[in-house]
Amino acid sequence: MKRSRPQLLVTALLFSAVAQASAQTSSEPSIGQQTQATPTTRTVFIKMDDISYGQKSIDVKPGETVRFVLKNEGALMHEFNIGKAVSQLEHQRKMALLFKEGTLTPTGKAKSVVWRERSGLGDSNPPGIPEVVEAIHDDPNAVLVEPGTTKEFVWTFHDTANLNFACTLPGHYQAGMVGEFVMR
Ligand SMILES: [Cu+2]
Repeated sequence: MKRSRPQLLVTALLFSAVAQASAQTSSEPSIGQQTQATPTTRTVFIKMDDISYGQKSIDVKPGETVRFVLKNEGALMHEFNIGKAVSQLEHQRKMALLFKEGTLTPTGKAKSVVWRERSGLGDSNPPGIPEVVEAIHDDPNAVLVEPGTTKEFVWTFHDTANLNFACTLPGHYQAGMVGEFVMR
């Protein structure tokens, strides 16, 4: 889809500031952190489809590091967002803004957008695009997975109750694209 937009429209959406502020208030301990896998890291495979995850709950141990291998077999883009419901619904509002602007489409990122993600995996931007819309999806606790692609996301859990994995693309959470981590 080719879009015509004003030149050099720079939209810096600093999701991470919002996510961290909501995840690390004094009354709420840190939910964990993104990290690197080691040879002994447990791997959990998660199939993403339109519109669901392959499982509704995942058992994890407090302090455990898990490598999630996220395979999107659907036709729509999906997200794997680790967090509490309140911050995920907040994140969903930011996502809706990206859709409204057209920097994000139901099937992926708009071609005219220079995307930056923390993981840096699988997002090479074509050079020489005259218009630059910069959108930052720099959440330490989330990764976008485009249709037909697989991404890895490694996370160290803290001892945190009521932690979900969810897709915050508009309507997906409400359609049931959410599951829970069970601390055992
Ligand atoms: Cu989704």
